[in-house]
Amino acid sequence: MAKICVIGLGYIGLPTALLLSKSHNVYGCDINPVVVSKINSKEMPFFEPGMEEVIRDTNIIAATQPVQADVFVICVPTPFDKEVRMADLRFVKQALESIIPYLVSGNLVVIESTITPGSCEKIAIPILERSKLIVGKDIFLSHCPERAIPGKTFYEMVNNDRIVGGINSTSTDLTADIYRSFVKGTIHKTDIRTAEFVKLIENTFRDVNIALANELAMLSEDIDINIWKAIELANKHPRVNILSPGPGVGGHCIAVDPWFLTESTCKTKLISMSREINDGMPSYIVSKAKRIFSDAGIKDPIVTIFGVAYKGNIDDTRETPALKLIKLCEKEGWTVKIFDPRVKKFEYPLLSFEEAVQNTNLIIIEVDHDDFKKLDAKKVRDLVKSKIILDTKNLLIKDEFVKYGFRIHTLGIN
Ligand code: SAJ
Repeated sequence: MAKICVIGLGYIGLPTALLLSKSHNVYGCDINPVVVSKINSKEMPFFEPGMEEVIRDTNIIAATQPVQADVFVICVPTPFDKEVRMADLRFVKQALESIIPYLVSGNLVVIESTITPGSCEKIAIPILERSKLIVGKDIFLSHCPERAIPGKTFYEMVNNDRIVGGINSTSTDLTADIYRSFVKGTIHKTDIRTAEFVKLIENTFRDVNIALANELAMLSEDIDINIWKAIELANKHPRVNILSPGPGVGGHCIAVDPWFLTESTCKTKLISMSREINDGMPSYIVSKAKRIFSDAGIKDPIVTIFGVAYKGNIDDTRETPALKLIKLCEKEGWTVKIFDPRVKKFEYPLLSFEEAVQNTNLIIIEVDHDDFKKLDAKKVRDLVKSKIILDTKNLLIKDEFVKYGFRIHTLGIN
């Protein structure tokens, strides 16, 4: 049983700490005192399926400062600096600096935060060695990137394979032993720089694939193809798996990590272009809405956005493409109303279903929450001003709405 201090108790750090605490003595550290006090009162600081029961039974002690431990696990965010298009490693550096006074010989430091390749060697080691302990000899260091998808975090943290790359084999082996306490998937061992790179290429693979789907959706509208049916058929090929188009890519990972690969090279044209295609989707949706208003002769429209979470069935709005969509609608001079039954806090006011739908000219379905699949066409008809819906996720059962006189426009269908 090791004493483990997890630094950063967010979407990844808290579930990791909770899972580790089933076999180890775990302390949590976060700079946000509200998060700390919620965890100490066994409350969830954010929603994640399955967390409520685990947090109720946990014996984790949270604080705003680290404690002396055998193992330190760094799970702080790595934001993307949009100005310079580079990873902002400020929080990782601060987290490493915060543990220096507590480091003793024999300690293991694991970085889970997403970082650019070479960061452990170039940034983490010089910081840790300010303790006068030598990394690889006195203390050990590895990168074990997280791979869990929000909404299924607990299942994936336990069942997914993991990549562990240490600065030397002792670091790798010590890390694998710690994670084996809760990971049922295979733990694959590699070197530290490859581990950093692998994390980034996983998310980049997904971003490029989504960009392809988005490009094909836009093309399909021009040549009168239903992209959703076409992708479904293409994916019947045993070696094809095209993802789904949509109003853009959000979240703290896929919308961000690919840029970490592009920051020091001009050899990543496909990666940069995919990011740009996905970032351009809100603007494409607005151009579709503009055409809808012009064809229907609607002036000074009211638009209702259904869903501002960055994806379906979660309450997380980080990097949500909805924000860009709302801003672009406002730039057109349209009145925007927002409804999201899952999200509690957002930059714009969140309205009740009735308030949001009342008198609107266009509902834009932005997120594939299950709640929207069950929309009552009659109820919507009784509230709206114009019976028009723009479905960016191909989520609605159209016949039901057509029966009530709606015109449904779908991304990727002309
Ligand atoms: N999206 C599409 N079309 C799709 C799938 C997703 O437009 O077919 C959009 C979503 O709506 C969302 C965005 O992409 O806006 C990202 O969603 P996601 O479900 O693809 O991924 P995340 O960001 O929630 O989690 C990803 C996962 N990475 C991979 O699947 C390779 C997860 O395993 C990582 O742990 C996580 O990033 C992370 O933290 O890096």
